[in-house]
Amino acid sequence: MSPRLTRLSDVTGPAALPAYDPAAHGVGIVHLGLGAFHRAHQAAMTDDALSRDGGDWRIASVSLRSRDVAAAMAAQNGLYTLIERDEAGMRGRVVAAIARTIAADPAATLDALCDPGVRVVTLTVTEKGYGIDRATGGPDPENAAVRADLETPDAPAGVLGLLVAALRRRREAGAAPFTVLCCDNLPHNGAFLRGGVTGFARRLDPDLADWIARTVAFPSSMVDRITPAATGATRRDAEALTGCTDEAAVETEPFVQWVIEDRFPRGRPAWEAGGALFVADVDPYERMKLRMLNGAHSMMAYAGFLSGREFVRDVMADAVLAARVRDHLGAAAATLAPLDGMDFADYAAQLQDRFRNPAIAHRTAQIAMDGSEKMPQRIWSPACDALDAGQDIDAFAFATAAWMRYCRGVDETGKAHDLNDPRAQALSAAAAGEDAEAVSDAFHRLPNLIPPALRDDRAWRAAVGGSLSTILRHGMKAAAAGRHAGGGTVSDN
Ligand code: CS2
Repeated sequence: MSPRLTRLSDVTGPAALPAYDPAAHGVGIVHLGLGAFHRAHQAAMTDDALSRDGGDWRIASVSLRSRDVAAAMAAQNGLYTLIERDEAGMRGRVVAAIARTIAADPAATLDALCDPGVRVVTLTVTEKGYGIDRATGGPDPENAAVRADLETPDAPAGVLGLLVAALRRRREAGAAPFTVLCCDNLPHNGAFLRGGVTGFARRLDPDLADWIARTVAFPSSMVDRITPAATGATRRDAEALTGCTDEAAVETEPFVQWVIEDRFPRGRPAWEAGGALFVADVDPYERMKLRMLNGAHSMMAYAGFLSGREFVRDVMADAVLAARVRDHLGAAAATLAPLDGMDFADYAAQLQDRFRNPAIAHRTAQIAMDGSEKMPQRIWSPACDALDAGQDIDAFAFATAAWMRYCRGVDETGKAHDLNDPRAQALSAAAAGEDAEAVSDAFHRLPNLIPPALRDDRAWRAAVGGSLSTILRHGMKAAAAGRHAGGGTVSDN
């Protein structure tokens, strides 16, 4: 059996190694959310920055809930293999940017956040992980972590509670605040997190809230790299690439993108070294990615899963569903204002190539998770714009109907699937029943979910009801094919 990966000098395989000595660089970043995405994206780009420009920018990476990954990484001194795959083969590198990990330990997390050497805090905690109420933009009073942390603000365990407690302690100690960089797929993610943090602080101490609003920067960022969950194959390939056993290996696609608003009063790593783009306004990039990549992803996750397609690449191999993806990308692109240097048709073509990547096994079930947290920015926000502009809404209505059908928690062969969603109960109650209009009504009545502009629009309601009725009566495959039955609207790609 191969030795465990614990030092760069252990590596005997073809994997590339960082060009810096990890021990020579201190920690400058705390990351919340030590998942596969963080290791495939921010940590890898920080590794590139360290290799090129050095600096004390290694990462203390926190797993807020699970212990497994953090423990596996701790046993490897934070080292792990990152594998990039496509039809040409695989390439591996060992990443050394993570100096240490913290496993489900709020007190240790708070201490790490208070380290004066820490100048940036990055986050990938998923859309639902913030405890921010999207309707008010402030902390969600129904969120269990928010409630608990408001009661014991000195011993917080949730994201808002930890950030506010750390900022308060730093202020009291006369240490400068850190910059907070949200890396989740949410619109205006910097302002979003700023609203949650200042709102939480305001409930405890308005003076602290004002200080945070004045002194803490919350730049927005758009992140992109398709990263499926690691499997046994990931670990086997990591061993072939490094000659070591690696329990924390991650696999991903070659493509990577990070667009960041350049507002880091206390400095930042040279993430340009990994290809990051620094811009004055991230919003148009974020909107493009959320509506095109993530919107098409969600549509194909629901329609694909219900058509028996396990992976995104299988969806793309199905001509009818692939045509839906192409249509969806076109409809989403039509809602975007022009963006300098971006050709949305090229971007759509590139996305389809990425979705087709035969070496990436990205489960439709993984993307289908947390629909109530994803649909608003991916599907309903562009649908509202399309309605306003008198554009075609069918693609968004179809995606919505597919999601509603998925929320039943049982597929078309009668097999049950988990509805992994913070609002699972309400969603499955709304999804029950055979009458498409009644089901659609029930979803549209759920509070703080589908925007009123859609709820109250007759054309939208008719389009969703029509799609859902076809899905319920004839099945997902027939519904997906429906629009293309005449063949005229689909051109070969
Ligand atoms: C996916 C994203 O799981 C999902 O909802 O749409 O994780 C997607 O793979 C990434 O945003 C790609 O950058």
